[in-house]
Amino acid sequence: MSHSLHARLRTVASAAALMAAATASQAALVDVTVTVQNLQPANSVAFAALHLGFNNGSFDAFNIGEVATAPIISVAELGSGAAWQAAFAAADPGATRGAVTGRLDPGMTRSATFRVDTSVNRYFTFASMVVPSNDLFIGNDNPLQYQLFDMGGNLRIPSITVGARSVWDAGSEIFDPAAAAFVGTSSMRRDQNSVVAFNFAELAAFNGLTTAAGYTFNSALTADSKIYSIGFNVAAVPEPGSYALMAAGLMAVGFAIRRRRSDAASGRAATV
Ligand SMILES: [Ca+2]
Ligand SMILES: [Ca+2]
Repeated sequence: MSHSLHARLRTVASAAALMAAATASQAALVDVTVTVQNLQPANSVAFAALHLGFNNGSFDAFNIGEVATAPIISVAELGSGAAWQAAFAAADPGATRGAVTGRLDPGMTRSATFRVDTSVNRYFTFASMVVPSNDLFIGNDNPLQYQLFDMGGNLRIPSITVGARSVWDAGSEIFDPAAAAFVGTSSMRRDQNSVVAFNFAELAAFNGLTTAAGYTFNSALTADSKIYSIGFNVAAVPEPGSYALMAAGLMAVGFAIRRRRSDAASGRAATV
């Protein structure tokens, strides 16, 4: 085998390695469309924005039986989730965080799409205020509860369904419809000084009140009622970096071909 052929093979091998690297990084990056649905019929519970993060499993916003911290209170009391998002960013700077915004009234569906690197952010964490309430919310206590992606980047959990029995009371605000967000005057709210605990029965005490959406509330929930669904749809997308790698690989191949043509035309051996 000639020296020049060796050189050309080396060039083609490097190009192939670059393209393989591009393919590998492409497989880790996906677009995940999160679709949330309020599974309740008219006049039942609604929800504030869904705060969410695709993450490495290191952010834990609350614990059952413990005093709620500012992050989960920011979701549970008024739904804004500002402190929850900030604490999430501090605990896991590489997470893909965001929200499916807008109040989710009974029967309603909303969605949003997030670009996720499944090689690092395999877990899913969420939290949303239950409306109307003083400080009720849904969310996962255990940050490792929902591993959405396996080591190969394949979706393991197509959807999460939340039942009424999984509604939390943050224990931070005393039950009082007159002070509840979305039905009362939230500036009137008073500290409860309790701990995070399951509690959906309290919602029935709002029956007959007019909600911010204009309907007369009727909880009608039992422990087995399905109230909320979070669905995941995944679409593969090449990241910009993989295009650059692929372009570099193609340019290397093109260079090798031009070099060979040039060598053939001049009749001399290539000395790469
Ligand atoms: Ca926890
Ligand atoms: Ca409470």
